[in-house]
Amino acid sequence: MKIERAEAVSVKIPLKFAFETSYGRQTERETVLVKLESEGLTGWGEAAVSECPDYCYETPPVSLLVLEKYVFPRVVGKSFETPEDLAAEIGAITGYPFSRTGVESAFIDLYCKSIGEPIHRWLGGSRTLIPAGVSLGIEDDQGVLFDRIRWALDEGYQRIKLKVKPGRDVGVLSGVRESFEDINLMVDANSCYTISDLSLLEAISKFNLIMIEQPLGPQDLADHAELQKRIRTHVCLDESIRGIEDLRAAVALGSCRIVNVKFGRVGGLLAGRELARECLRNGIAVWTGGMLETGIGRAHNLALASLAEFSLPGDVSASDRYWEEDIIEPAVIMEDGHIELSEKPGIGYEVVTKRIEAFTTARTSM
Ligand code: OSB
Ligand code: MG
Repeated sequence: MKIERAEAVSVKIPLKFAFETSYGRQTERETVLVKLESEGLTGWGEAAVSECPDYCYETPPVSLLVLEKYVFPRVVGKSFETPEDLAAEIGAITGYPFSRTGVESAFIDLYCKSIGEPIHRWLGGSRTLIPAGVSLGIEDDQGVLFDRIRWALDEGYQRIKLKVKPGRDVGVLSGVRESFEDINLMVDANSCYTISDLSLLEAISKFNLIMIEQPLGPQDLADHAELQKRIRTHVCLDESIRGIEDLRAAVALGSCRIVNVKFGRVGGLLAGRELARECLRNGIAVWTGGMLETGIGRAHNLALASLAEFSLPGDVSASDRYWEEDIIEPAVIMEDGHIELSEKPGIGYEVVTKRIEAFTTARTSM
């Protein structure tokens, strides 16, 4: 397929609920959407970058620049037979995995539309009902947090992930466990502790958690290994694992037992699938994380979560967890703790371009 035109737009969309992690609190989501055109078809992808260089170093203006200067020139006007061919071409770019993912996933949508197949089938997915979990932000007001937890339980989410940070950890967890004794609970620290917080982390690990996600810094593989030796709770890595090499180092050191696979963080759906397989070969369990994506990124994420390798419920939630109105139709819905995959070609949802227009703050095209 020859890529005739590429466009990237930066969108800023109000979140339904403020979302606070140890990096900060956000009330809007600023992300980058990528559109590719070929033979009368349109493919959509998302570069679900961070608003600030915290979780990752790619931000919307950085991503638009990288796409305009380095990624689009490698693909526009060129023909690629398969997504693997395109991934090989843009894989030559060092870094910027989220930006590359925007283009790779848009091409996968385009390609799957051209062969009339949903992405999850093309990727080799085996399940069509995706177990859904939810990630809840830090709240200073315990009442607000408890309301959110009750909402998530009423909705039927299969496990709840709570964000933690120093001062909002042990106290919060003991309150939560008093009121919600046996719910499936885990925490995500987003790198906010160091190994000198070992006794605090030991205290956190006493709340019967499914896992502790990314307690220490992204580069702290050795300290994560030290921590994993000291606590029974599984350590899960997110920020630390940028690809297979990081995984091998983590396995060699014993840094974790679980990996949160985010396809944007590793440079695409193909790389995400490869990482998941490598994890299983090494006895590491995997699940799909989220990046507060719009429905476009979420649809791709759901396709990845359809692979048999993903054995634990991920951070894949319904549209109404994030938005008053998603930019896709129909909205992603969850029933009985599962999201049902669409069987339509490509991402399986209609993209509502007039909603995107209303949220667009910057754009580039080639
Ligand atoms: O660490 O998993 C994370 C969102 C943005 C950046 C990092 C993370 C998250 C989430 C949200 O936890 C998960 C979701 O999309 O629901
Ligand atoms: Mg995380």
